[in-house]
Amino acid sequence: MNRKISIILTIAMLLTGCCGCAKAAVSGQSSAGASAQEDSNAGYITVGFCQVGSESDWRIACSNSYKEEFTEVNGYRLLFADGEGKQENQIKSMREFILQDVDYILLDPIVETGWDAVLKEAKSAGIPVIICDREVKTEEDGLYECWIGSDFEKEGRNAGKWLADYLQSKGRDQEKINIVTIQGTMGSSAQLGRTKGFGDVLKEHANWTMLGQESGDFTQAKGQEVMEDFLRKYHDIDVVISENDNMTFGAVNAIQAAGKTCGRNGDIVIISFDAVKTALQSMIDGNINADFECNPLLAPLVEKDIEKLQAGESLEKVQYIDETYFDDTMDLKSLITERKY
Ligand code: GZL
Repeated sequence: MNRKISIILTIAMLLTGCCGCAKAAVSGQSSAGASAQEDSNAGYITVGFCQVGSESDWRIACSNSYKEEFTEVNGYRLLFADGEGKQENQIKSMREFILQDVDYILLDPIVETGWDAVLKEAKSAGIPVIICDREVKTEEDGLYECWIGSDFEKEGRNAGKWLADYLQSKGRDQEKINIVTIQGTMGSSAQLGRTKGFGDVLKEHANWTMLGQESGDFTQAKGQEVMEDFLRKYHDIDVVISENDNMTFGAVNAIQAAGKTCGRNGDIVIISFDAVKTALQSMIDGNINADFECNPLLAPLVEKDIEKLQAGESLEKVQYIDETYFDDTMDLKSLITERKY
């Protein structure tokens, strides 16, 4: 008789969710409760996604990846919250998802800090959180299941190494090289990592000088403003490091409007990040010298992790997505046609 009772108690504990994943498993099958639970009762896994905003081509491709992956056909109900570039909007959306008792919360954090309180609220509610793309820095461990994204410092280092090789190939490795950087949203992982990664390589080259670094907030308009400011301040810029393609588009416009040239046969070398389709076309047109890919198609990897959590499996805490780079010595025409973003 005791054995029967203990088995019933164990099943009851599992079904009531002694951990986030157990709760998610239960809410995936059936449970009474608030509105999002109705979806779960209908057999859907409800996913609340807190997106950064719509600041860049990369971001649009990233959002589309989630909308294409988390569909009803695939067994999901996606609640999509656009943060419109503000952390307070993302925190508000997370709290709404907690109230709606979704099965999972996905967070692409605009900046790295300021998330401890709301992550603790999600943990107390038994809702697993997956951090995607940009990273969070928390005081306490165990506030989220895992992080999936790019190695931003590696992207920055690879850009620095590419520049060193490029200058060597042009016989300019001993020349005084003046560099400016158009940075992304300050405090975002992409900005912090790319700035640090390139900065580490800069230190290895005594003949390289960083004239200035300013944030263009990952948008084309602000990227153009920053480049116009650099062109007013400095008259001998050799290289522009632009931490995403949309700011690069703005920078190219500013350089050409100032009567200067850039890219393949230009006065100013342009190194960009993201490698979206429109930037690769601009590279073919001769405006951009090199572009370091940041893969926005994260949703399929996130979905695989949710399947694992549903099955009660544990996850790798840090998961990097594969990515490469492109430069204007490559044949990009055929690549562009098949490129998803
Ligand atoms: C990088 C991502 C950055 C992109 C920008 O993972 O967070 O945000 O590089 C986007 O284009 O705005």
